Amino acid sequence: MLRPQESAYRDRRRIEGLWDFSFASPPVFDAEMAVPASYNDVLPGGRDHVGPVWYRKRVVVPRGWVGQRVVLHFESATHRATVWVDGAEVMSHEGGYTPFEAELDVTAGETIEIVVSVDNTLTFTSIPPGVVEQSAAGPRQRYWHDFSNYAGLHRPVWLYATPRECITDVTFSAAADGTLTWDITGGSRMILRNREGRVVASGGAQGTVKVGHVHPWAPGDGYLYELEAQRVEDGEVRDSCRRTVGFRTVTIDGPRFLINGRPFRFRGFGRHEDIPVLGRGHNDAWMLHDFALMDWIGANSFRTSHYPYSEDVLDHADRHGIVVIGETAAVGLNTALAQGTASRERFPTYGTETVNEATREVHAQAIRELVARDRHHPSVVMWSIANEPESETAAAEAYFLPLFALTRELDPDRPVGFANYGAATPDRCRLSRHADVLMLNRYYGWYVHTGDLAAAEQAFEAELRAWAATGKPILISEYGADTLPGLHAVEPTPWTEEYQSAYLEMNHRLFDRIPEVVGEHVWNFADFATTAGITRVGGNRKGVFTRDRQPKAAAHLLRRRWRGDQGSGKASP
Ligand code: GCB
Repeated sequence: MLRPQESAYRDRRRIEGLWDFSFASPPVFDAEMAVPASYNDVLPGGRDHVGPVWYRKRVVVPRGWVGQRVVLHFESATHRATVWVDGAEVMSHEGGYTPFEAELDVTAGETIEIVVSVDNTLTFTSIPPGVVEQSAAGPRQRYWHDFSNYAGLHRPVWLYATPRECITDVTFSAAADGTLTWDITGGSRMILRNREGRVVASGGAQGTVKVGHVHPWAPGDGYLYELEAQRVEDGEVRDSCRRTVGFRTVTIDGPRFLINGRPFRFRGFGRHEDIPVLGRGHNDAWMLHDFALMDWIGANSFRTSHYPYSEDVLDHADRHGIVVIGETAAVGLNTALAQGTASRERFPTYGTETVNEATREVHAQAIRELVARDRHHPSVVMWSIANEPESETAAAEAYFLPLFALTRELDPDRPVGFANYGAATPDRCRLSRHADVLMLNRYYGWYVHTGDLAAAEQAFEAELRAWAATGKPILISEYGADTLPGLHAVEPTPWTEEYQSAYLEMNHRLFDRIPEVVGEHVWNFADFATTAGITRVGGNRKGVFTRDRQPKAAAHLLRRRWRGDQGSGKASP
């Protein structure tokens, strides 16, 4: 699927601003809601709402679009949606973080009414999974992941026009040696231009060329070419659209993670799309600010924990040479990890009534849509197909094996992994042997050996050495400590700023002793909203920045480590 875009042959309108809104079903449209935004924190009643909400908007199909193909495109609707235009159902979509669209049967110049129901319910056949329980206050959503179940229209909605006969897809792969292989559906000509606009290659609807003197995309050097696809009929161009191209190659060589043949060391964060009031709603100003802070601190990479992020984020990473690990929304496939809900009924994770074959098909579709959307981003160097699943059982292996195979079949060019959780140690985990990179989420000194950093260091070292013996690269995909800004102590104790710094220093000492460790992603870039619970004080406070993006003391420590020059110059890639 192509992103809506403008060209001499295409036009688009962003349907943003205020939409009519209703919590009630059937809808009464007695409120308004901003798009894009999560609805949860905007209006009272949003935070604990379970079930569908309704959006409505009337828009004019521009008169100039006469004779064109008109498409309605949603960049996401969390977690599922059904869409009607003038009372007729036009599409529905499962999964909260990938785009979907439908061609409309409308007349240029007329006003159409778009109604969308967006449902945030999590079940054992959704990704992520959850269950709805009845309480005195009504239905309550329960799930096994540690962030707010933000929902709604988080990203732009577009109405766009193309010629009736048009290009419908452009796919390619581009390696660091300049090899470009492409396939244009519905088009006939490919033109590749460098950043200066000079044509460096061209060809037909499909093909392979080798671009001479290629300038590869690399960490810290977001050099992009532009691929123009054209549809030519009777010698005339009838449609044209573009994708950016970064030439780069990712390989795993024993315990080394190589980008363009050079060892890459990940420095950065697990993050969330999470900002005050807007929740998971995309906002360009916050996005730029977050990237500026990552640059300030010297981060060269991040993981899209725990779901695919807005494509604007990936475009920015492409342009600036930031390395990304793309993750599906398969988080909480582990009912032992009941954040704040441990006292309630315990479900087996995998079973006919819980995570089962139907769940796996929804998960597989989430992987297909993630890879289809993001495989053209050079910034994305690896797929994480799940976060902290139960991975130490035979049932886990049976569930995941086909998903590893599917991901590799869809994209043979990127390594595949998943974020492993603390109880799935080297002797117990049954999935790590299927991963190309070991991604470890570890909290020695926080959830275990709390407050005892010496014991934590010893225990963590023993575990890391056992993982290192497998010969695979190790990325510490999470390590962190909750910290209340402004809380201080001479003797570092948990929750103080001193403890967060001492905790990070201990981890870094250890990572630097183990050559198989190829990177460190601190949990988390910033504090973020979670469900209420006795281990959460106004959300998860493991941020290096507060939720409004002020640095805690640890931010300065990381900046010294990652910029390697006391913070005065540019980080090396
Ligand atoms: C984890 C999870 C992450 C949590 C974090 C924590 O392992 O992957 O989603 O927020 O731990 O802070 O407990």
